[in-house]
Amino acid sequence: MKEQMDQRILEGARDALRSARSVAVLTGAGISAESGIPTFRGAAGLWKQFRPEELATAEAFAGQPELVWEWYDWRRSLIARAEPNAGHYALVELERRVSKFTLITQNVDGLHRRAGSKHVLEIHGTIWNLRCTRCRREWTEMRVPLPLQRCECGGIARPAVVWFGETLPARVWEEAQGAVKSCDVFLVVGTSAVVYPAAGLVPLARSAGARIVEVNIEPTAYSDAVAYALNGPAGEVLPQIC
Ligand code: BJW
Ligand code: ZN
Repeated sequence: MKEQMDQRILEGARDALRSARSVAVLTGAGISAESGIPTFRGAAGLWKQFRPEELATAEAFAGQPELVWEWYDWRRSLIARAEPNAGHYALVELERRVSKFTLITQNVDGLHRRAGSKHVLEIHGTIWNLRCTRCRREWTEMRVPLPLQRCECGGIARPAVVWFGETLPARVWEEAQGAVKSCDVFLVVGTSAVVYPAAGLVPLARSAGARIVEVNIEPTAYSDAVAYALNGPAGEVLPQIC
């Protein structure tokens, strides 16, 4: 019975994507989990004894730059060794078939671009860029491992990502909202949808009349409110619906 229902939801989601002219996608850490990159929340989110909320802030970096840097350096090393998975590649395929496609990602790992996705909005920045905390100069730095860096002005470099309490890059965020307001189908993949303002894109899509498809291994606060909630790993579910 449950399998029959799952099959119906799968087919419904597939049909919705097939007939859509405009698709917006929001991805979170869950889509990279099958590439071996830990998610933020749940048991896998712990690094040493710290939660992401204790490390991903400007205050934490100002107080303990070496500690926060070590966390990012560890993640950069994991990401450098990781490969995009079937979920990332399914979204590349979907982009080829849909006339208007926007991939909004909260992830800083760059795996969507490495897989071949073209129209990607990295709303939380990228772990491969550093920014000077003094003069704000930004540059790309791919070396791993990498000790704490200084800018040529002498300022300490931080990862060019968006921490708690910081605003998202304005143009990128505006474009993301525009894409969500005008899409027929909004596909939400591998995010707990608890971090704002990204989580607010789900109610925004709903109020704009989009059909929402969610792919996650766990129910989220939005699962009951979406048109199709697909329960399973992104690397298995996305190739079946995209
Ligand atoms: C699978 C799977 C598989 C596993 N297949 N699925 C409004 C209301 C309440 C609070 C706020 C609000 N507005 C602002 C706030 C404060 C704050 C916030 O949201 N706090 C919440 C915790 C309550 N937001 C901010 O501060 C934001 N800035 C802002 O709003 O600016 C305006 C402002 C400025 C000043 C003052 C006030 C307002 C900025 C948020 C920045 C978030 N940054 C981070 C770090 C980025 C850099 C880095 O990577 O280190 O972004 S935190 C972290 O969480 C990271 C992620 O992108 C983000 C979201 O996490 P995500 O991707 O959802 O991961 P998980 O782990 O939570 O979930 C994984 C999911 O995958 C789970 O559901 C699994 O089940 C699933 N899964 N395997 C499919 N194989
Ligand atoms: Zn500088």
